[in-house]
Amino acid sequence: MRSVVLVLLALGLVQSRAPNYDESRVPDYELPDPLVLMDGTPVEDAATWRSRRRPEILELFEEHVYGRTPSRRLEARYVETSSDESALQGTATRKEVTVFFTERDDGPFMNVLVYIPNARSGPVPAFVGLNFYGNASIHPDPNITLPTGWMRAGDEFGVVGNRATEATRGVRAHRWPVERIVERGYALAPIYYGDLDPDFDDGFANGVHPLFYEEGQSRPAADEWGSVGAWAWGLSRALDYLESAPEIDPERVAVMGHSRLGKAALWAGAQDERFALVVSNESGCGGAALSRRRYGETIEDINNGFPHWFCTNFKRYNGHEDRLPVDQHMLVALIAPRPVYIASAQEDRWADPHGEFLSARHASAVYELLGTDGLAAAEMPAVEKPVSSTIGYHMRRGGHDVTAYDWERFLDFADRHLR
Ligand code: GTR
Repeated sequence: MRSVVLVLLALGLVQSRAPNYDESRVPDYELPDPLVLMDGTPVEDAATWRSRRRPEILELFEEHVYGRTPSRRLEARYVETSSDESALQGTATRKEVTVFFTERDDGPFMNVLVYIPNARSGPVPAFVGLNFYGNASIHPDPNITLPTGWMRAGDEFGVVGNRATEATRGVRAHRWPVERIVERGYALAPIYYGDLDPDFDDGFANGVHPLFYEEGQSRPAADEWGSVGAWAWGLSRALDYLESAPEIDPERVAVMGHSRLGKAALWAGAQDERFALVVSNESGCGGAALSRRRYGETIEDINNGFPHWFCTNFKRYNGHEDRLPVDQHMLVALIAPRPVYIASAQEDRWADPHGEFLSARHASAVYELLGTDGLAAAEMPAVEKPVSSTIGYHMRRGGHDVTAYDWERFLDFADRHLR
């Protein structure tokens, strides 16, 4: 029997380890202290955080986790492809803008859909966020352009042969309560994540990575960006565009993402300080959850399941979380002192709700050093009892999804911090 298991293991046919969902089996661990420099010097003031520790932590995440994002600026072109001032029963203006990253029209490019509330007296705050099934999936409006590139298979979402079809329209409408967001005075700018990098392991031949290859390079180096990095980069490029849109207040743009796209939202918010607020919804491993807890999805699971998401160096930490010079509370800390909201769902154990809460908890010291109230909760709050401080947190009932409950809390949080 044992030899059969060994053979199957060698063939990769059985999972070597079932996920741990037992709090008592979380290993003892010691988190790196966000307020101690790598050379052991304590960080005692905001200036030292800003000039030394923050850049150091950012560099560690680049080197070991997400990979470096290229700093070279591309000359993007913005082409408005549609505009309707009477969208959503006259309450909103809907625009579509193609952001071309080069002088070539055949791509790569991304389509930004923008809904702007018509009831406005000046530039409005906005949410920008990536979606899984294309901009047309977020609302049944037949005028939204369908993406033509690769899309994850999903019969129930109308994806046929890895392409969107008319049947993908509105399939994710429940995750994007557009009417409600507009009614509460926010613009919304969704983007299809596949425009930036199709989500499969193709050796980085497609998507935006090749735009940055040096002569002779055919894939990112071990410390260069993977797909999460490319998605986060795209969020910053969307913000570049929004800065040029007169209806939007560029100082009040929030970035929001769910699950793998929540990882991208956090990484975008950590790197790009123009984002005024960050929302992570159930981002889990490689997002808000502490890796050292090894509860639910582990680094090894995620690198095996999605070898293209992180940088190659991250694979060194498969089974060796303790060797990482960072943990995910330090990603949250990079956003300080800007407001960040971390949302979990009770049944979403794969994303480790408690580990997401603990990241918020352990980032709080940095927020406090920078003069904010940090996270106003020492213990995990009861289900659907949101914590509202500069770090916000809730755990809603139910599973892995984005619901109306989640959005109401994000909007409440944005009202508190962006109004
Ligand atoms: C899962 C993955 C999670 C999360 C999720 C999603 O399969 O293990 O880390 O990213 O996908 O994005 O929905």
